[in-house]
Amino acid sequence: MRLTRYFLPVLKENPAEAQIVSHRYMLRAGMIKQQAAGIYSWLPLGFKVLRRVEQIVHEEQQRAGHIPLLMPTLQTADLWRESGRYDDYGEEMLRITDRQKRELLYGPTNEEMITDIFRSHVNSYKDLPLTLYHIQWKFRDEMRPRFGVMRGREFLMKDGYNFDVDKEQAIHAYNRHMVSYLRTYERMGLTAIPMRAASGPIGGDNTHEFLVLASTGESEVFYDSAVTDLELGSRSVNYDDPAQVAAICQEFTTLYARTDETHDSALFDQIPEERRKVGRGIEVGQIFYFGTKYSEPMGATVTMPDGSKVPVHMGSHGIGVSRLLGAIIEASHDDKGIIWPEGVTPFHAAIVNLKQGDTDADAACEAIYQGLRSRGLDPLYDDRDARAGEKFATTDLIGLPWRITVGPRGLKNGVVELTSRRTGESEEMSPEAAIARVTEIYAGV
Ligand code: P5A
Repeated sequence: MRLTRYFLPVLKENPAEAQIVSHRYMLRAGMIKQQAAGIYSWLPLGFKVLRRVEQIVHEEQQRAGHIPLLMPTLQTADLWRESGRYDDYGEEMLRITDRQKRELLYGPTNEEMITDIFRSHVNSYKDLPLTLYHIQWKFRDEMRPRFGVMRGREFLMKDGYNFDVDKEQAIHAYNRHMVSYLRTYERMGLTAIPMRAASGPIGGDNTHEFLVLASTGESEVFYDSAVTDLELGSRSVNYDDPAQVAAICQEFTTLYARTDETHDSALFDQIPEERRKVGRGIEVGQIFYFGTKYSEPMGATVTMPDGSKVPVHMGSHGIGVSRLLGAIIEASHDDKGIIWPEGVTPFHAAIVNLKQGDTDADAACEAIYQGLRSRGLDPLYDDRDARAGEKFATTDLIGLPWRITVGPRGLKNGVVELTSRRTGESEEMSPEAAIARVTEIYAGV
């Protein structure tokens, strides 16, 4: 993309309404625009990152054997009356009446709807295990929408639902989700710690939240500092092997890590004092096992080999897709702007032309631009007729991890400069070498 042809409405001033750094930078970098409290338009740059985050979520869900589908945002009240949650859900639910006076709601989650799909089409234990998921907009009429996309009213969630014959199988599904989430967050450059949590309106007593440590997080967390050293890394996982998956979960959930809702100070005090940490975290996901809470009242059963009909065991599993953008920025920024991890960056590299209109500089930029594109990369070429300082400020603010700076002086010596946004370190090399280096960096992402 050439910047002169893009739509990147960056702001020079700090927006007064933004209290935390991620909200401030998302507004300043022209990623989002607020349309109403907790409701945002996703401008091109924000939309690009959102799509990258979604893509990683899709890949890791499908790697774990989970099947994508798409359910609507609007649901009927009747469906929720079957589970008993229509009245229980309270004021967070946005209730809508259509012209026929039918009661609808903008879905805050989809347990009822997916259970309805399941009961309409699945009858036999032979069709299990089954996990279906989608990435869809949700609406929760939060009392205090704030911090931009962190606590929105309309927000994007990946929500998945497992259907299993018994508790043992459903716990394997729970564990599969835990491991696939660990990998998902790591690919986004995040350390998200699974913590024992409370289940709230979703139900069940087996649940973990995934928290990214950040001083601006809304949740208070208590943990053993050793938990922050755990990493899934590149180890290979066989999601069809319940023992291996359970062992990984064991590894990640044995050390003390809890939110304030489940905190147990007696247990906490047993951790060696220097490892005992109290902090704050951003909840980027939550997984639940709730057995037959929905399948029983809604009649989602399967016929077993002996002919008996049993309600299926279920769980639901959510990732805060739009919230993740805020969490990534909270975890990765400096005073100049965002620093995107390579896995989610909106553009792979910036090409900064120090002297637009100079024949050699223009030609070199063009060659690098085409060279990166022909290798499947997506560079942003700052081809504006602007001062170098302004161009650097823009690429720093929008957080592109690599910058190739091209100017007539360097070109006289056959070199351009490759700069890492994270370390600030620059290296001179030929344009071809810069293309090769950037290509190589992304080959492993
Ligand atoms: C699990 C999937 C559920 O709703 N039902 C389907 C279960 N879980 S949850 O914990 O309530 O939500 C899942 C994740 O969604 C994000 N989230 C939000 N993101 C932005 N703004 C909000 N208001 C908001 N509410 C929830 C969180 O990341 C949460 O973990």
